[in-house]
Amino acid sequence: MGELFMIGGATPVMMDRLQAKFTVHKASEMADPHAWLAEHGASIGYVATNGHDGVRPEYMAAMPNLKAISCYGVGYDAIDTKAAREKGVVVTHTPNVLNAEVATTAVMLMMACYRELLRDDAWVRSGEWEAKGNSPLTRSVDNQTVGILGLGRIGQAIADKLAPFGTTVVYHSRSAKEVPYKYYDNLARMARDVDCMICITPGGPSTNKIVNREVLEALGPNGTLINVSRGSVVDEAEMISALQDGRLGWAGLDVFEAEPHVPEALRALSNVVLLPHVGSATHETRAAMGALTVDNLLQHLEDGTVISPVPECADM
Ligand code: A2R
Repeated sequence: MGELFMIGGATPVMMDRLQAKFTVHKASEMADPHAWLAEHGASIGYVATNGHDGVRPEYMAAMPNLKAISCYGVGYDAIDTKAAREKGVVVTHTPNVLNAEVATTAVMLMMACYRELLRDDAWVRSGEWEAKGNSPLTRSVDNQTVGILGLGRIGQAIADKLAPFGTTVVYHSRSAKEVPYKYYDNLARMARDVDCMICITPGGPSTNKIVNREVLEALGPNGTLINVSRGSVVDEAEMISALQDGRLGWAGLDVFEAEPHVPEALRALSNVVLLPHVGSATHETRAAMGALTVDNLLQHLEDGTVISPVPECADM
């Protein structure tokens, strides 16, 4: 049996599979997880966590014999992979299995903004339809130019899902890819040229607030911002101010700077659609993510290898 420290939750299916091979110690059931680790940390070989909770540096320091961290989610900016690597700890995540779902969430947010889904739903519920007649016209999702910030696995899935809408896809990332879409090496220039911008980069220092005031103003009063990446990628205060003044048209957001806190000023706006970080949150996709999270741990326990290491640990 291995010894596993679990941060955050796990589904019953995950727990059954893990408990067959590991003694699972749940942080959520400990009065003081740090004190527990100070006493028992040396026995822990494995950690299961998620992209939101990650692994606190003081937790990692308290587990000198840690071998692997398995992250439930593709984003792992809450885990210090450099510190893990230096300790010989391999970090895994769950890429690919959530591409289609997160892409659906991005397209759904774009459509909800363009077609004023929330306003029109409220129009029916409130009785305005009967009292005032038809609701105001909306904008067509067809034939738009959409800029994807971060054309990786999920970005490509978004481009594929937008194809039937006659979308012209363009993109920005640090390097050009071998794809049939126009590449912009400058984010503000891309924002100026598109109708809608969809953010799907990783979080972390290199993307912190790269969607800044200049980019938001380049997107402009007729522009729509969709964020399904990390709240840190967008300067939230600047975005709220631009949406309030009409310098930015609409925003569809699944992620926020200080989740689950969402500023009151943002919640009060009618030109936004807000989701509680549910990009991958369907039964089907979460089951696939859970299976891969567990598979990585079981395989490492069995033969010391993993299925889906983060790029920083790919050669370990
Ligand atoms: O920059 P490149 O050429 O490495 O392209 C990656 C891009 N990217 C960036 N673009 C602009 N500025 C940056 N500082 C920057 N850093 C990375 O983001 C690549 O095109 C894309 C990430 O793609 P993948 O690594 O395939 O990630 P995946 O699976 O699409 O997931 C993206 C993120 C996760 O990290 C979670 O935060 C979120 O979606 O759920």
